Amino acid sequence: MHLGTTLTQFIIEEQRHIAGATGEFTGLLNDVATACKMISNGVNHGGLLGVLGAAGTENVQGEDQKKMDVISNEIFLKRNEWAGHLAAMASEEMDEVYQIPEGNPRGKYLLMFDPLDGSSNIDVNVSVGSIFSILRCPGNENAEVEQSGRPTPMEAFLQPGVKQVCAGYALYGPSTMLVLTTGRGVNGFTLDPNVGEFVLTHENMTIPKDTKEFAINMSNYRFWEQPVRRYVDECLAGETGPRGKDFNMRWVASMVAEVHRILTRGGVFMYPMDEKLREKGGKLRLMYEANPMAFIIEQAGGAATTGHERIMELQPQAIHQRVPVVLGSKNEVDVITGYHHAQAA
Ligand code: AHM
Ligand code: MG
Repeated sequence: MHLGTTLTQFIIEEQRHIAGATGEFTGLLNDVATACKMISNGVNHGGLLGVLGAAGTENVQGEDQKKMDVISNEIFLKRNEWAGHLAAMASEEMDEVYQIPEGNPRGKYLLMFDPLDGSSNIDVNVSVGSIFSILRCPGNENAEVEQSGRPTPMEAFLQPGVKQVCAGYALYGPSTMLVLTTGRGVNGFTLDPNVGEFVLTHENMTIPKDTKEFAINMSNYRFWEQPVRRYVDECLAGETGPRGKDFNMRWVASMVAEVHRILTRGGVFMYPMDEKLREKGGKLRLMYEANPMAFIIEQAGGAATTGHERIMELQPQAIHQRVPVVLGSKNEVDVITGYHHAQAA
């Protein structure tokens, strides 16, 4: 594919390689991309549109919602509920499964999303993003347009990450980018704001196997488990320590920005289990944060585990389930996973 290819053109080409895909998949991704462009517009205007600050509400997970969290969620819902591509949606910002409104056609895909990830960064004008994951709806696989009025149960979403048809993120940074995989590598598109199109700029993104850069919220050090402390201690020990090299550290507190950096120049990202998070199961959400990012990272030649298991093989128990996350350059993730196994042995 040549640089200069638009996202729409790219998706049409991709669809030809997806078994059983009809024009629905192209239509769905176009709607997701439009939602991301609209969120990008809101994020870029920031204070001018009065969309910064708290909404004064909490989401299902008891977290304070920003105005832009609520607006971005609405945008995702409205852009994706009308066309007949979806059987249902699920979002970080909604307790229950979102059913396609009555009277609208239904389709064979399920869409899960975190409409504005890293939103604690929005008021300070630091990069944020949207993350999405697409599954087939069991039972609806072959229905071009499912017309029945029955609601889609939550269980339909509880498929391991290896079942994802597509995963992607939009990064609202100095430029807006959309990065996605359909299981045939990872490609990155940059929004040309003058034309209003995402254009292929990062073809076949791959992650170097080795790295000297790690990302973790160090303020949680005292709550971590021993294998994570061991790993970070060894990184900090640098050239004269057991790893024999100096490491650099980054923490943006926006998972999309961290994953994008890793796709661009390698590195590892960790939000591991810690004592404060034990009851919740971790910090990041499996279905619309860890799984889509794991799919992208693996497709780019990296690895993604909980420290113990491959993320994409976990059998989800709930749509808002949380998991520990270790992802990035393959050899480095293997070291960290090895330390977890050594401790468990
Ligand atoms: P959010 O979905 O509520 O924005 O939380 C997820 C974000 C990730 O993007 C980021 O890696 C992490 O939370 C940062 O957490 P912390 O503030 O504990 O460093
Ligand atoms: Mg999030």
